[in-house]
Amino acid sequence: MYPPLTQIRNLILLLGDQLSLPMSSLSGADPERDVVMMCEVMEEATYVSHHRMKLAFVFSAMRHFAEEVKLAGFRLRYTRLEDEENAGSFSGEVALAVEALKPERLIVTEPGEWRVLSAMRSWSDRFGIPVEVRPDWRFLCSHRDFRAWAAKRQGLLMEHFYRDMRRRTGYLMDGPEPAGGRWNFDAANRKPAKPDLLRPRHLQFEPDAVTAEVIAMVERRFPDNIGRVRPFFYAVRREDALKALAHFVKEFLPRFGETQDAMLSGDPFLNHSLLSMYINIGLLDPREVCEAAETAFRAGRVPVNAAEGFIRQIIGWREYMRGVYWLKMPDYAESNHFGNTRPLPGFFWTGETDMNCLSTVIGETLDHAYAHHIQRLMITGNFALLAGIDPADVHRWYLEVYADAYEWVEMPNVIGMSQFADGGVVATKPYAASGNYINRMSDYCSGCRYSVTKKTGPDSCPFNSLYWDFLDRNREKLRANHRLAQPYATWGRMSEEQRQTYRETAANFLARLT
Ligand code: FAD
Ligand code: DLZ
Ligand code: SF4
Repeated sequence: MYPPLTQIRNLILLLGDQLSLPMSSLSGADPERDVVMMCEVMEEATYVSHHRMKLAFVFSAMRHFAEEVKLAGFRLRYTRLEDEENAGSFSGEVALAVEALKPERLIVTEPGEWRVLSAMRSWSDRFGIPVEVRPDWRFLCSHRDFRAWAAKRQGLLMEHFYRDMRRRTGYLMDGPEPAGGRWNFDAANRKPAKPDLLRPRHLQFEPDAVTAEVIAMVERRFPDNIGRVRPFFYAVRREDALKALAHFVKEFLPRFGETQDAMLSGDPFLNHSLLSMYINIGLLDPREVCEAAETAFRAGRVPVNAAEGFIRQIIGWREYMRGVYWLKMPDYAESNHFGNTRPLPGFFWTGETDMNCLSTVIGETLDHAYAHHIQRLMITGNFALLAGIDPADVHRWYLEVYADAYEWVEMPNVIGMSQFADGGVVATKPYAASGNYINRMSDYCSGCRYSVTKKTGPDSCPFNSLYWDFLDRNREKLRANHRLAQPYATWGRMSEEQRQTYRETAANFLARLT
């Protein structure tokens, strides 16, 4: 199967979220002299207790991609999770491959997690061969460029980074000017959504035999992990992910902007793309996704606010989050600006709570390993922030439950944007909101046992008292933030009796929570 041992030049390791043929590790690979390896390993499957649909998605996509690697002419060493000889970890699998194949060198594209990079740094000494870790050129901004951008600034404002990226990529640019005359059309993107029976449906893909086998394996090997694994309808091959992209651009992108912040019961996907899991795992390239949106805009099929809003998420937020992660790790993982210690309540794993917004979003998360941005930020994230949950717990939960979750993107979104645990590196103020915001942007409150208009007392929406309690509790850390001047002024105008009622309502709720 392999050429004589002495002839193997490079052993090329492809990780489970590196499922692209144009990967930097494969650049210059010689099918005659190099061997590619991929491995399903328990260490990756258990370093957090992943949602079962995420596991099925990753393993099925890996197995499908393995076929593409072979079709491209490469010799592939693929270890399945249940293979008897499976060493259980990347390091163990590389050790076995090095011993069996005696390559001159190991090549890998840099991983998306600090944990894995740390392990790789020991490999050269351990295996006695050079280990070449190449940059991941799927990203549009290199580590060096991000560091250079950050070094020039006091604060790392995403909007400034994003404008640089627009200029650099040329996306939605008319010469030196932004298309439509503005950099950011968010003001047009804050509408609530109404039930719409005519809204098109997102493409669903029938599991093939490979996916069916993986689903059965996940059910067998991970019976206690959370989440449903059926019905499984995500794309697991590039060919299908491309169909999902085309379908999104045609059917949903035109209205992406206007409902971007909306939440609606029974409609978990609205006009969102559901593409993050495909982009992050390597089935789609972020450039081709942006180019598809730009082409539709130039052809007059998509308004500028939608195209801009969508492209900003990818060349702005996505690249920015990755930049922050690598700039700030490893200390970033320990960030806990408010010193929060409360454990995450059990209902995060079951959805069983009488708060309708949380039970809806967590329930949809358990069903699909998906929630859209505002659900993640303003429902589950907002609740954890207001309730003073330990940010490390919150981070672990997000890493477990979403099919698109890898630390490089999940951690800055959770620790930074959502929990403000980094003290304001990512966000200029905490994304904290009372029930009023949730009521404005969703239809959740009409089906809730709590009253969103009641401010205090046992039937009041818990977000209302928790919001004021959060501001009060963290006054020392937040009062200098000028973006919070207005709520602190409102708090200051309340009578001491009213403030005390808020505190007591919050304390009663939190006591029941633990
Ligand atoms: P759309 O709404 O269709 O957006 C288009 C694309 O923009 C997404 O596919 C994604 O690639 C990109 N994008 C949008 N917002 C962000 C963002 N804030 N950071 C990075 N990329 C973004 N995204 C992940 O990919 N993995 C995560 O683990 C993750 N964890 C998150 C945790 C929290 C607390 C929050 C607030 C956000 C998180 N996000 C994460 C960002 C965002 O919520 C998801 O990218 C988005 O919901 C994915 O759904 P979609 O593909 O339908 O996105
Ligand atoms: C997420 C994941 C899982 C569940 N399993 C594997 C695996 O068995 N083999 C693999 O190569 N990758 C897996 N992954 C993705 C890795 O966790 C990911 O590549 C690293 O965290 C680096 O981002
Ligand atoms: Fe959520 Fe409060 Fe609305 Fe209930 S009333 S759905 S708890 S915001």
